[in-house]
Amino acid sequence: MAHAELPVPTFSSLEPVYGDGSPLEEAELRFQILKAKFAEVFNADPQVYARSPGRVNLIGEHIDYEGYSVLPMAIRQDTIVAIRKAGTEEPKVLRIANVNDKYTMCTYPADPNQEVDLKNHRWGHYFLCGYKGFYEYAKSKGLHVGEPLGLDVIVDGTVPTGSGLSSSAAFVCSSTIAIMALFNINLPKKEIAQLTCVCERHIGTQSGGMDQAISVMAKSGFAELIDFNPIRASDVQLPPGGTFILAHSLAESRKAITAAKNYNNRVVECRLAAIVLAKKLGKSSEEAVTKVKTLSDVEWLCIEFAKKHEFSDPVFAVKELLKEEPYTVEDIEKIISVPLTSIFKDSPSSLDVLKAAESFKLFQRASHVYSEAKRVYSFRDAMLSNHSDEEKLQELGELMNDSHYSCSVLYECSCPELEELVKVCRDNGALGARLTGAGWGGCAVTLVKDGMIPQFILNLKERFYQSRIEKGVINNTELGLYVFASKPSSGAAIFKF
Ligand code: NG1
Ligand code: MG
Repeated sequence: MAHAELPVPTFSSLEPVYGDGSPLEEAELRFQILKAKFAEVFNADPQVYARSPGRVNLIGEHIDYEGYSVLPMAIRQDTIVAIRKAGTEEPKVLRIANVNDKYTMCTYPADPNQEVDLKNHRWGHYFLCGYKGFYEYAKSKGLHVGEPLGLDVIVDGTVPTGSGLSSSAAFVCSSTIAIMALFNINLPKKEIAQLTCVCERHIGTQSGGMDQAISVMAKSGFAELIDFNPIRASDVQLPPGGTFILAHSLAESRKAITAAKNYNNRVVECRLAAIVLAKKLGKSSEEAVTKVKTLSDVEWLCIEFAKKHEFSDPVFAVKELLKEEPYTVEDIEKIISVPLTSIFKDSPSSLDVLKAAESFKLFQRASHVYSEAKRVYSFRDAMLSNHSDEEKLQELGELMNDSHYSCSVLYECSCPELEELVKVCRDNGALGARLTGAGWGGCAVTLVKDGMIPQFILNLKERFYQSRIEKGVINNTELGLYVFASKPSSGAAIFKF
């Protein structure tokens, strides 16, 4: 607990962060490469490095933005940002380069008020999110950070992109923290988690905050139960004898580009479900539309309703009060007597959703959110119980399977490749398997008994990846990047050498 109150730690050697038994030489080499690249591109040394990891969400999918707790852990793969204040010559620019030449240098004016050009997606936009968010934060707190400066930046990311492992949050968090460190501003972790969540919204997704919270607050050896409003992280120890394996479906999830039809669509559907429930449970239209933002806002009303019928589960209210058939705009407007465009008038990305959608599956989305929120606590309770480790692992696996079913059938955020992969995992002895992260592609996380790991990975290779290697989707030699065991890693850190 106390740990999470600390500012992001500053280190002058790698040891404290990578002291998790994994080879330190690897990390050292990355810093050397970054430094060499910095010299090559900018003819100078970086002043600061910041690191922030990706994450795997073990359970609690698509509920963070509804205000519900989630249970992720940080992975070892991360983004490191090396940065320095550039010269004062005009025009002042942000120059963002990458150790991987596949990502060509992005330049932007050194202007915190510029908009992120969402129509033309570029990899450097994630740095810009951190940059804008930092200045907004400084302004809101009255911090003196002076006139905007030009910045030179080199990025090294090892989190596979579009994989549901939050390469985006690793990039946004390391960028924001690097800028903060450059200006000698250090904040408590909770505050950085909150700030970086707001930063990432500049990319156009109505992000919930899980990814940034775990990336900043993670501790080596623990998964974290993350609560929101206010953000809080509690350590959760995983039972011995089982390991989480990550396996990529090889379908890329491009959430920032397709947000209006998937991620933001679900955020809007949840809001509409909450408003309709509020209205049906006795709130005035005015109150429902102005006060109710998330399904957690109407949970108590749902529970009270359920109790009148001798139940206690909010899903009961969803079943009674919402219809299974999709709602059209007219259906909803008839119930709440307010035009939908007026509800979302201040949110351009929500208006994009209204334009792109034909109808809204309120029953399914609300059922998923309430049941998934409950599974997070069952998962935590299973770990804290006095059952044998063997039983605990079984229970966790079952909850993961239930979560996947709900994501796939009720929330519809899976895809054929993920369905196939999850099935192959289960058919080959996994205790549980589910999609992780936003979905629509990306990775599955699967819980496997330690003794089975080598055979399990071999089987996955043969039964899922081999045909894709033959088709040239991936290379045989790259397989380790797509299937790997993951131990809980540490959170963000600053390095000044
Ligand atoms: P990924 O998998 O990184 O796209 C997204 C959201 C999370 C959360 C999950 C679904 C962002 C930055 N992250 O994660 O907040 O809602 O989906 O559980 O938008
Ligand atoms: Mg992301």
